[in-house]
Amino acid sequence: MKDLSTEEILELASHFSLEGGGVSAEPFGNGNVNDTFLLVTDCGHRYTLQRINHDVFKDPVSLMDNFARVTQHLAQKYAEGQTTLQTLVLVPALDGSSYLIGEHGNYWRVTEYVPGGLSLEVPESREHAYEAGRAFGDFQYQLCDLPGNPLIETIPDFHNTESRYHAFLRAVDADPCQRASEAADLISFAKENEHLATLIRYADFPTRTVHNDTKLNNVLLHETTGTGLCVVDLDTVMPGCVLHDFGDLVRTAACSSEEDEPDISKIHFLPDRFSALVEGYLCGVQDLLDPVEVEHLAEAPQVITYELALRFLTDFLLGDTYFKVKRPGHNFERARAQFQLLRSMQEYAPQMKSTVSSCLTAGPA
Ligand code: GN1
Ligand code: MG
Repeated sequence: MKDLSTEEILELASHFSLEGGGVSAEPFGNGNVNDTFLLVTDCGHRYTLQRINHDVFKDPVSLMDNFARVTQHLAQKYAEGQTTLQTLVLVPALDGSSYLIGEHGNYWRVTEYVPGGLSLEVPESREHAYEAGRAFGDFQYQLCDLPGNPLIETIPDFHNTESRYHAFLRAVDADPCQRASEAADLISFAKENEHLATLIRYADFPTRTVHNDTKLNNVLLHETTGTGLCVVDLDTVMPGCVLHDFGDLVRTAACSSEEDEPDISKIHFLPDRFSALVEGYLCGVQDLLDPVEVEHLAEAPQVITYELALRFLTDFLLGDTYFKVKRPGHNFERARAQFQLLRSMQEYAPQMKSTVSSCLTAGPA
């Protein structure tokens, strides 16, 4: 998407019901898909302004309908005292709509900025991991009685690992950028682990409303107390499987480094963070889970780590068209880092299983 000047962004922002007029708009956060700006007005009010990537999200209108339903439901739960987690608050456009269509058919939205929140790339403590687990568990629990029809699938087959594997094989065969030889070791490792592509299939688990993008940096933790404050990045909230949420949180919060760490000797699984995540998640999710879901908690992180590695590798092979890249080879480094994390998780697999069992036996913290 074309880069916009600050003036153009502020002009767009002026079509929303803001307190004051926009004076600055700086790029914000670490999203790999949408463009996010921190918007400040002349009376000091802060907002988050986002351009929805409609190459990725093909139906932004339905996406925004999901967004409005989810945030209204969570706000009601908060008001009733059923959760301590805040939710994002949409700021309407001047015409009352939840979004604005700008030039080139881009969709924009504004939410209130959430003050006092930390967004971490790597966990700083066991307590942070516990709170992140509790927050995403609570998020799933609060949404189990979302009224009305199921949410629209904003990206169909999003966590269909098997179809991600087939897309990867097609990319290897096509090799449009002649990058497959450079990635030969990663391609072999991906093929050796093909069994992970079918370990968790949607059809074998209850369909629930889940987040689907539970990276650690998508939950804000209170900057002084460290407690869960607000779950953010709601574009992929849709029907799915709880295990992908739990797995993706472990992928990012029980790892020693960021997901694109170029030095693989620094990447390893952190078992103490994992046990904190299990404890926190089981506390937040209360009695929601069926036995079949609980039985797969220990394996889910491997599956999702594998899936992300496949997605990064596929994007590398296809010429970096999906994820934003900051440097040449960025997707290659991401894929290599995820495969390294997967190797480390595989060494800890028996311990992960016993951690889940002992957390279940110990009961609520
Ligand atoms: C993307 O944009 P961001 O960082 O919130 C991606 C996730 C990946 C993540 C990896 C819609 O999320 O699935 O896990 O990058 N979102 C989409 O960093 O594809
Ligand atoms: Mg996201």
